[in-house]
Amino acid sequence: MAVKLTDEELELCRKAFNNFDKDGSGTIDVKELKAALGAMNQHPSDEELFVMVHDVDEDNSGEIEFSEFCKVIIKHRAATAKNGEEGDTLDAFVALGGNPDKSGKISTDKLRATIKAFELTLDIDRLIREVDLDRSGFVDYAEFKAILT
Ligand SMILES: [Ca+2]
Ligand SMILES: [Ca+2]
Repeated sequence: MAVKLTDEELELCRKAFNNFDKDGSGTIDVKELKAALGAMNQHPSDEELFVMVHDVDEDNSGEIEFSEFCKVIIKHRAATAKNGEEGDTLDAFVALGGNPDKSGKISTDKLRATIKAFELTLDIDRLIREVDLDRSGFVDYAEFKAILT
């Protein structure tokens, strides 16, 4: 993937990277990732952390190099522009009747109406069918997130 970064973006990446790379080794390992996410009040499990690193780690070094890190930032930015961040996902979930702690369920009817109101380019009917396997007419947070990402 060819990623073009402006000087500004490059600086942003560098700053963020240095935040993660506590020992200044030039790479981010799982421990550093965990600590950095923890500082942002995010506490993924070890398994999730592994998946995150693995997703990013193109050369399979087991650590995230700067170039790999930049790609994530850019990818994340693109995803944010399209779907909103995790916080926005949660806000939307809550707005649709879920709970802020990610418990509860929201009605797929409401969801469908909202997606259509925002004119998002999603085949929402198909997505709901895929996610709401038991046809309960409700989706929980994990399912909701799956729809949006
Ligand atoms: Ca490091
Ligand atoms: Ca790597």
